[in-house]
Amino acid sequence: MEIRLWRDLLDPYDLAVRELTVKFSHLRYEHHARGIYSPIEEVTGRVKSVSSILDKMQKKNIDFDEIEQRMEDIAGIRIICQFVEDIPKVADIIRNRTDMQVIQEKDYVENMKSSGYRSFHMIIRYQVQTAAGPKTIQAEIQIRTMGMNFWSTIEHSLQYKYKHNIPQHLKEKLLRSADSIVTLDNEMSRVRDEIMDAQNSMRLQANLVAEILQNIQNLYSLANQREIAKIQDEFYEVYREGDLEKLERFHKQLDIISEGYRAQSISFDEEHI
Ligand code: 0O2
Repeated sequence: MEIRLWRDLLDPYDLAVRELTVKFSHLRYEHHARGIYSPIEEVTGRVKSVSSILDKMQKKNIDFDEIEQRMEDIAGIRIICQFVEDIPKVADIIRNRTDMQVIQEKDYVENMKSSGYRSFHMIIRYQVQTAAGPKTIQAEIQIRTMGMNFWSTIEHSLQYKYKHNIPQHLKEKLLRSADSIVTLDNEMSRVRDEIMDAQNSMRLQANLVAEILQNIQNLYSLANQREIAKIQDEFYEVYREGDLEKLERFHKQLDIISEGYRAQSISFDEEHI
């Protein structure tokens, strides 16, 4: 196949990877904006390289005209979670979406591969709108924890280095470290609630501070400078105390003050029309 044809083949996959990455990243953003825990920690995507496609064609005896049908991972999305418990939640989110259709699932979390590889795979059908019209492609979504991702990244590099013939002593080390990742994931699950609480508080505080500062900023055109300086000093004092409840109370009070100023400015405008 010529270069031009490879580009024609891969372009819709590139579009799909970009769209899917935005969609899943946006889910994370939405959770955080609402101050709730997101089962999605990070999203990455890639289009399989031509050399990797050629390798797989050779390995699996795939003809050029069979690539799209038989190679499900030309478009690949990776969703990284903090905890093992998040993986089925992300899988459910994907199953319930109407813009993609799950056609296959492989659970290498429950059924670890003999290499030590763990991850949950979903093959989906996804439609992109290209200049030539709609096109439905297949994409592979790999869902895994940070620990599983760490292990598979290292192992993948070694597979590349040893051309899929990793020496036995290294294989054994990899298997032992895969077991350690299982232990690590389990340990993290045990303190999951505490970690989630801490992260939610951190995010809540960040959202509150952003809203308070925006409110103070808005007051600049409505209140006098001395009043604003006083409010700002009060904010720094409450912030220094590090008490989330006090910060929430301050936020509410500031809302009421801002509302008062806004009402005043509207009635002033009306009087002067
Ligand atoms: P790359 O370079 O990541 O694109 P199957 O016929 O279903 O048994 P297939 O089609 O390879 O085999 O599917 P499988 O086993 O579900 O693997 C799909 C992808 O999962 C692989 O793509 C890897 O990305 C990842 N994967 C599977 N097994 C391993 C493993 O033992 N170690 C690591 N690091 N990754 C693994 P590619 O095309 O093999 O590789």
